[in-house]
Amino acid sequence: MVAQTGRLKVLAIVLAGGEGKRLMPLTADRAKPAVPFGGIYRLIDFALSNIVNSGCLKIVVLTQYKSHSLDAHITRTWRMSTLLGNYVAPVPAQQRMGKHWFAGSADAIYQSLNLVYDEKPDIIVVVGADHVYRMDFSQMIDQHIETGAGVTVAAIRQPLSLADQFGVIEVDDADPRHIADFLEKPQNPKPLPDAPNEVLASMGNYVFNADVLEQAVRDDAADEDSAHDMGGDIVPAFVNRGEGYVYDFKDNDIPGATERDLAYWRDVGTIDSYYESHMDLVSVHPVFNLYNDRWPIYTTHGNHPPAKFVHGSHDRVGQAHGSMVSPGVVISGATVADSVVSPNVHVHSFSNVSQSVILDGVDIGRGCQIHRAIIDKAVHVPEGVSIGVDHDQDRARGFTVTDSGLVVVGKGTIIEG
Ligand code: ADQ
Repeated sequence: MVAQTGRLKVLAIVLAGGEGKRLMPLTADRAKPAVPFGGIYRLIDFALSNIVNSGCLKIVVLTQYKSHSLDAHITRTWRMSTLLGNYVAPVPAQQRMGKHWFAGSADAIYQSLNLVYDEKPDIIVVVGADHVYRMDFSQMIDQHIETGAGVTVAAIRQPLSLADQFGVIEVDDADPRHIADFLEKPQNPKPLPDAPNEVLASMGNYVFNADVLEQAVRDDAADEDSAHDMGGDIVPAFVNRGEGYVYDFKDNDIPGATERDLAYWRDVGTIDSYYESHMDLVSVHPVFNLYNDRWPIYTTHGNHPPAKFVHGSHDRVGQAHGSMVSPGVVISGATVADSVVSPNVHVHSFSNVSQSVILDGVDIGRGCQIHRAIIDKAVHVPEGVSIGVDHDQDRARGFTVTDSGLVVVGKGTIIEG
């Protein structure tokens, strides 16, 4: 943290209750923030690493939907020093204010206000849990203090065609940091004056003074017409009072990052974007560089021996190219190309895996062909099975086939040999 924010007590609230419907079947029995990403990570590791690397070590994670694997991952991975008073605490829906689960993200914060009372922070950073990017929140907090904003909203340019997925921001001509208008997921968005095919989109990350956020979620809770949503209700209320400011993500600087890296922010909200983000990682010059150790992305994935490439029962040696291969993987007499392979995956002789994302513990038998597929945890692919080669056959086996021709094999799928 820089000097200015260093004197302030900052609490981070991570909104991790999202259902991730468009990522089905990967979210069939886990919350979206718990979806595995990049071989060894979960999506939430990116938000949490950003917060920790920004110098904020008091973090509550508000969970809700199918939170078991998310809870397990946070508890296992993100234990911090209690001696220093630091923590990452998963907090399920509290039901403190009545017998209902969180109605929306603002209600989730409202129900958890007791955590704010306990911590007595000056500043609260509210962060989504679903995106892959690097961001230093201390720079955003500095701007928040400088402008005296009610809320500061982080924003990035996005294609006009995606505007209906985002909060769209219009800024003042006179002061480009002041929000003139904020429309949550508009059907007819106005493009940016200097870019007819772009809008300025909210990233779903906000900075508030703690007392201001508390009052806002209290007022919102009392409003029966509100959907209790941060983007739909809380932010527009500030903007209507002229108290909303924008923090432009392009001003954010990260040590060790390249220019392309700095501009990277990806909502891996659909199977297609999840897949494309992985293919970016295995490209020769990925836009998002996981190998920047000056802004590490933290995780744990258990204790596994190194990945191993061996001859199978024939002359062909196991090999992988254009791929990321995690610990515990054994590739014997098989070829893996342009793929991301999670820990403990076994690929047996005469099999070919190409342009695919293979999650933890998948076992691919002999003579299999796997192409443009995502295979969820611990699935066993019996000898001789092809996936992603004949889409009619894939559908007949119960796999999900997207319009773009990707095949997803959900967790627990039994594949007949
Ligand atoms: P969405 O992502 O569509 O838009 P939402 O579904 O509320 O909004 O998800 C935001 C974050 O809150 C996610 O991390 C999600 O996991 C979490 N979340 C949702 N409901 C929750 C609940 N009840 N309890 C705990 N966590 C919850 C938002 C903003 C837009 C912005 C986009 C950027 O509303 O303005 O443009 O994020 O992706």
